[in-house]
Amino acid sequence: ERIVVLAGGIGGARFLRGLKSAAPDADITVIGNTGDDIHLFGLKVCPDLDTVMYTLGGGINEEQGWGRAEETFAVKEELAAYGVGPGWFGLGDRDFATHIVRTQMMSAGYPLSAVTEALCSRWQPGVTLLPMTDDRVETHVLIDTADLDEAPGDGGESRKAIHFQEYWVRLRAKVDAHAVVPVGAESAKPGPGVLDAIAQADVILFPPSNPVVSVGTILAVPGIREAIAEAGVPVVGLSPIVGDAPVHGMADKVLAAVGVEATAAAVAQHYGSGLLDGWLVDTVDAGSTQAVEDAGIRCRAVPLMMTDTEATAAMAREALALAAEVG
Ligand code: GDP
Ligand code: FO1
Ligand code: CA
Repeated sequence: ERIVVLAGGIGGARFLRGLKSAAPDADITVIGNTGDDIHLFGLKVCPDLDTVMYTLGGGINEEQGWGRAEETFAVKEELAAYGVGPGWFGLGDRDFATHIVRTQMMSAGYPLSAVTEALCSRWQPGVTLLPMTDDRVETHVLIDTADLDEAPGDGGESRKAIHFQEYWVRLRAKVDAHAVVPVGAESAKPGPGVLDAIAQADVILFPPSNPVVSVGTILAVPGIREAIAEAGVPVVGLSPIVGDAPVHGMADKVLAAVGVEATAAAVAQHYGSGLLDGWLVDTVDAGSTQAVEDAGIRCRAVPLMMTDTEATAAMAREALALAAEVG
């Protein structure tokens, strides 16, 4: 069976671990979000691709959910001693090596897709990991300058766009987001193999990843949403919102920016019946299954907490069972 999964970082990676356990013989292709990518210290950092690669390859910091296990921070300390920032983004020594290899290969002319394949030849994630695009896309968040304690710009602008990582990591999404813009997406092309994987899929899954800055960014690459809608195979998603709040993180802040309530049902309706055939909500949200079904999307309430691989594998089995039912 050929399964295509649109993945962000932690939520996507943890779900994939369960999916691999639930469907050990499946041919799994992951289309990874690259909108979170950032250039730091002259290096290209791809948080979501790396989170998937490290999680499935056994190198992830399990407690944190991102970055390397058994990490050290000598380089970070030395950069700080030189007064070279940003200090708010924590890159560890082991992780730095990944970014050095990636940047070196890209400087030599290799596209991100080829670099990702090369990095995966070490990590052996057991899935085909494809960046959504080889083109540069950077998610920016529009905020009020007043929230940064900054004076308005020369033109009197009271709002400014900052990089997603600055919003998420430095500001911890504590200030209001007025818009989320995947800069460059409109002219980006799907990466090599992306449209073929979608066209050849037997089932397409949206893991419990951030609907705006993870799955939403992937869908913003022209051609990807259309290919999924036209693939003619079941498309099933799992809610990252449980009991009217994200299980982890601040997804509610970016959902508000796009005018979507932080509920499992609202997220399903945001994707819409033109894209989704099935949707899983947590058992605590069983009361909202009817609203999702009324929107034309088959819906089931099952446990959606990824507490361990077995619980996550059970979620993946439920998603595949729902796909079989709607297919
Ligand atoms: P990121 O790129 O690291 O932010 O990760 P993703 O976009 O892939 O996933 C983030 C989302 O995963 C968050 O909105 C969380 O609510 C969701 N999430 C994390 N753990 C769980 C879980 O155990 N169950 C569910 N249903 N969602 C989860
Ligand atoms: N998240 C943080 O909250 N703080 C960090 O210092 C941080 C560093 C970091 C380094 C490499 C990497 O791959 C991921 C890192 N993350 C960090 C996680 C990550 O940037 C975000 O959680 C996701 O991009 C949000 O979707
Ligand atoms: Ca992310």
